[in-house]
Amino acid sequence: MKCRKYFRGSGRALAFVFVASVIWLLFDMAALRVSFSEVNSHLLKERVARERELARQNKPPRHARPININNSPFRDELMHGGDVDLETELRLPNKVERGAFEFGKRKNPANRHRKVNKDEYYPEAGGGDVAAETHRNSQSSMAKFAMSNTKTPFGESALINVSKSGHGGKEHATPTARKAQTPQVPRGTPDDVPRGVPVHSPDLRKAPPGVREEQVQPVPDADARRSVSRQKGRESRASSASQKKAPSGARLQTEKLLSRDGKAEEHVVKGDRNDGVISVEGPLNRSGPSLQPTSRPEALPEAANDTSSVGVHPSGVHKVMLIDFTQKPRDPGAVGQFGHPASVPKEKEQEMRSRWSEGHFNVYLSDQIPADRAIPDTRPEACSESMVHDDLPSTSVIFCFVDEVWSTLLRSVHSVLNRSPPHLLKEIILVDDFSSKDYLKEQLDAYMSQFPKVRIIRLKERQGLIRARLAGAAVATGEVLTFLDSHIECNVGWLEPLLQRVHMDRKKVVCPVIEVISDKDMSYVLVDNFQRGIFKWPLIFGWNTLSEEAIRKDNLKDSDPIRCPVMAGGLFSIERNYFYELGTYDPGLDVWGGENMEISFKIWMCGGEIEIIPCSRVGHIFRGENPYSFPKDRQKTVERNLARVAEVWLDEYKDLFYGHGYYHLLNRNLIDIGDLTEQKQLREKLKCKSFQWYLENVYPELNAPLVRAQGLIFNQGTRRCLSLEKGWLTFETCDLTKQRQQFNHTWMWYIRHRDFCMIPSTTNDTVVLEPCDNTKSHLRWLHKSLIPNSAMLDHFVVDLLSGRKCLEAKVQGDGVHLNDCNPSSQLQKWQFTHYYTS
Ligand code: UD2
Ligand code: MN
Repeated sequence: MKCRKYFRGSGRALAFVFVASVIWLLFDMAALRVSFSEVNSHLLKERVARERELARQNKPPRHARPININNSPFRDELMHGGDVDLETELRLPNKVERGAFEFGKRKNPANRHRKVNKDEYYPEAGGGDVAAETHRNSQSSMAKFAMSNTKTPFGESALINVSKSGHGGKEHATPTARKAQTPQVPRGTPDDVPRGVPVHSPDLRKAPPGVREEQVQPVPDADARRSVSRQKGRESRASSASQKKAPSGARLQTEKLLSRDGKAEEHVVKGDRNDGVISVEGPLNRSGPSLQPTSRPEALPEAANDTSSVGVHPSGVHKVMLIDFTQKPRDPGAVGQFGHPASVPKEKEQEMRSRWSEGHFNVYLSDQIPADRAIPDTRPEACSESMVHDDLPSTSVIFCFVDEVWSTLLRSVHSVLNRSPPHLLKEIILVDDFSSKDYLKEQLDAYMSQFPKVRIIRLKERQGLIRARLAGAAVATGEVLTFLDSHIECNVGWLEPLLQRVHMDRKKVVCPVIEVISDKDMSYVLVDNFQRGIFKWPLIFGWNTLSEEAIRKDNLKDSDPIRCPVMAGGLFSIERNYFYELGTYDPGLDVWGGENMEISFKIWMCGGEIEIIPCSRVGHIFRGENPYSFPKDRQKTVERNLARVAEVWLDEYKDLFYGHGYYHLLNRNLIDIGDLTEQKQLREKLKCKSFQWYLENVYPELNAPLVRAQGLIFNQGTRRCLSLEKGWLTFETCDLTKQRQQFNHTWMWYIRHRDFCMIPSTTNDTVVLEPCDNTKSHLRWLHKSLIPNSAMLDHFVVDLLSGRKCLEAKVQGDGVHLNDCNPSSQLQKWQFTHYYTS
């Protein structure tokens, strides 16, 4: 028995020794593996740090943004006095570029717009005419683009950089509302291309001083967290909607977040009620003063423990991921690397010139630049600390293109593939709007077949970007649609801040900051802070920097979302179902132009919001000219689109549109703007608010007087005021309280009393009153107009078939008649009480 016990004891010891040595062996092996991977990741981090440091050394220049020459700034000679100073306020392209918009020959009636039948264009959705090709190659994957051994939870190798200080973003750190400079509008010619400058500045090749330590961002286990926090997301979205009117203000909340080593760390989390992006101030030091917010001191948490409120989630958030995959290590010496300006060697200048028209930018240089070049992280500094939810919706990215340059198309696609969190990028849909270039056919198919997420849709007839986008949207499966132009480069961290806002409120339609990729040297140029999209009459899109006062009033930081009266048009994310709820775009809009106005008015007036998200940045090549042909006259296409928008959305304010040089669009014998019944019904159905509401609540800064002038009309010769008594025009002692003395000078240059307009008789020189009709050009009384000349500014001049006449008071003061114009006649001089056009 004793012996057995002893034996049992020693057996146990032996077994223990055996097990211990096996464990020891396992540990040893693991340690060996870890040290290998440490070496690898160390090398990787060093390389990344080196790359970033190189980029940092050469911060991109900051630029006022060039105008988006979206809409035709056509000016009729009649337009004079009181019209906005378009050159300075809107920073329009110079006159040479404007020439492209100038009023040309009248439309050939045979060329008029054909009525659009949706099914004819979208047979996939309702017919059978769109050939959709889907490339799904399971062999290829993002892994091909992996340059590191860092594993993402998505099973793909990814390089994830977190840099606390955004490169080049320092300039953004102070919320200066720098006055916009005179626009540097690309002129669309190769002549301004800098020449003789080395492609890379020599210092780029030097070893970077003081390489910064790079950190690896903990990537959340998306799938695991998704299901847990999905419900929370919904709750918070609901609460977002109910709190929309709440004053904007940061909130303070302590929150446990996983630190890099997996330990829970307490952070001070700041979030806005309206601010989907949460920024983390850093580990919380309970004993220190760090409980005080470092900025926005007035925004202390009125509901610090209310975890259901927008922007504060006790769990399920992570820092915006800075993903930047590359296929192979980047060559710091490559042309245009880091978004640096490139130049054309002397012997290549001719080639550069001859290729310019392929894209109306420096196509030669573009072809030299790597498809996955690095660009500087231009986000405001706070963005690298922004927190977003783990359960963001996925997106389909839609690129429409027609005859896009190969290298820019590829860089656009790669920038999305390489810089988007894979789990959020459902697919990339390339909509080929009937391009004519051969390389955009099989060659493109073959290239894109490497990427299972890329699908190509080919339209069998040129549809224009509006209907091409609709074709892309019709096949998209992501929860959010993200539209992009086909000559862009998405910057690091571009996607999550956009999706975060949509996630917080599905009626938010969000745009990245559109930065400039120079058409001449292909450099990446950051734009000023606090810019928003606006328009001036006649619906001309432009950029405008928020006033210091507005920034102060809302206590805006440079990383805060900016409410935007109109979007530029090309780059935005919208929840897919919401896009359809809004009735998408008006499919009757042709080819190019005006659709940004249409969707912007629709969004705002029908319950949504448009924002620019400074933490999301995308570069875009602004071109001086469209590099593709217009099936019909370009200018007429844009004008017609705008007239559709004006008719559906502007209510009584459409007079301002027509009255700023678009009078001719009122003549429906000359222009057929198509049927608007559906669009008007949609507006009714959606119970959209009035344009006046939009002006008062979204864009109060816009000068939008409904008439040119108003009040009494004083005649200098009689020293009395015009009056309408019992249907007769006569004169009375001026009296502001008398309704019968109240007149308007309308945007159509009509003299109006209530609904009646003064009409010169065609048979004799009398003047009668008739119901107003905006389409009658012979009713126009020019007043305060340089036409016919400055000596007759106070006259009412009318051009009749019989010749030019002026309105004159009868000498007896008992009525008016027409007479030959006489600049010195006091009886022909008139003054309104109020003029709204200076
Ligand atoms: C701006 C917008 C653009 C669009 C346009 C019209 C930005 C950065 N860009 O002018 O997206 O809203 O205003 O209002 O805000 N395309 C087609 N079919 C066509 C014409 C164009 O697919 O018939 C494609 C084109 O290849 C490009 C995109 O549509 O990818 C936009 O055209 P653009 O780049 O010529 O427009 P852009 O940037 O001058
Ligand atoms: Mn574009």
